[in-house]
Amino acid sequence: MMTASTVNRLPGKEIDWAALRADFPILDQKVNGHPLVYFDNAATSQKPRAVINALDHYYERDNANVHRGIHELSNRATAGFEGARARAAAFLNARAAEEIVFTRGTTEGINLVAAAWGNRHIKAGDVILLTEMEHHSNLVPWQLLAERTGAKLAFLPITGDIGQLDLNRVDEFLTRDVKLLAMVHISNSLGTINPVSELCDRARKLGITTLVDAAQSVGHRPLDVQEIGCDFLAFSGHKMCGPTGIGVLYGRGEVLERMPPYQGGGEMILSVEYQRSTWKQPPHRFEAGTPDIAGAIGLHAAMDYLDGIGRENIARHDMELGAHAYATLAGLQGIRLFGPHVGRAGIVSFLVKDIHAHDVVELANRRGIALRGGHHCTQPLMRKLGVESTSRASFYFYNTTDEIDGFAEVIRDIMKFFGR
Ligand code: C6P
Repeated sequence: MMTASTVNRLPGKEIDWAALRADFPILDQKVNGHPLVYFDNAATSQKPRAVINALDHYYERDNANVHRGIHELSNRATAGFEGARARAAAFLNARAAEEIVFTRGTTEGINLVAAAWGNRHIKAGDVILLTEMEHHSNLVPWQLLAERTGAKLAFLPITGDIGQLDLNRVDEFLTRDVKLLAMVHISNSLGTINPVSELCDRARKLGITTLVDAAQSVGHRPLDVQEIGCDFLAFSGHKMCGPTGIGVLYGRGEVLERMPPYQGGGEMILSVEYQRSTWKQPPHRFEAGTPDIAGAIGLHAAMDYLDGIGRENIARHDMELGAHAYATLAGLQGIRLFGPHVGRAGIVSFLVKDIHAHDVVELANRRGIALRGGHHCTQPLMRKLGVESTSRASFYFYNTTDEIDGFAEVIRDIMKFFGR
């Protein structure tokens, strides 16, 4: 059967982005009497039929535990799970499937590094360098590590509401005491795209280990861990058309090999005695217990789906949507916009003068539009910007400029409703 995405893939054909919506059953519904406009993709993306079918197929035909049985179903489940690992390695251009550790998501990936790598390599006085725009997932695990070890946290500063890293000050912060640079690739609150390849390169020259939080970038643009040159990169499947509960931690082979386990249990051991145990090689050393097999298989389908469209195409469309939304909102009186004017991702945070972010989200919801309001798990960044919260519209390739224009009309109506 030709899906909208396979039709779109025909050579030489311009992508009909609106036609891709047919691949997403959930988009075809009304909310509060209006066609659903889903602008909460930074929180989680919707799932195409290809992913839903892969999950159904797995549970209907192949469900069994992995790596344990020698019966047919277990072999199929293992092949599906390990096939997903190889696919993730290709998706990121990792050197080997062994560099791919399955996790529950970005948060768990970063916690894994903070515990397994951090406990071994970080000591009192060491500096962990982050940025001022980190999500709590790339902040709190390092705070916990600093408490355990006596390490210090430092933050690369951002420049005002434009929210870009102040690259003129990198040398001042990238000192010999820094042992780890951990930074977000695309900010979930600002839509800023950080120059991670350049920063990893500068860190590597000083022998500093690097981690990239790719939660908001992995499904939105091509990512090549060798080109970025990072030691670790973490992402979640659910923000890139895959299921919830599955994610990937990429770790450079030599770094993973020198790391002790994260959690103990079945699957990760070579041999166990009453008093001690020995571990498997990575990645299995870091995957204690029964993994999310279906999630990995669904993630495989998501990666195939995205590459069917082409991640360069998705990146271009994303940036067009981000630029259109930013320019349209900037044309309204009384709107404060956050993040870069140009070169931004498809995430736009804003405040409507004297109206609480949650009220904007609530009123937009009445018109069928799904936004997010709050601190977006970036409380220190919000304080830095001098606000408590923002409203946020975040796009994916199935969104259209028509939807953005309709959304801008709703914002105008909300302003009128509040007499602004
Ligand atoms: N942001 C949002 O912005 P998990 O929950 O582990 O799948 O992802 C955590 C995470 C880590 N880093 C960044 C940059 C993120 O944006 C997120 C998740 C969501 O709406 C939820 S706060």
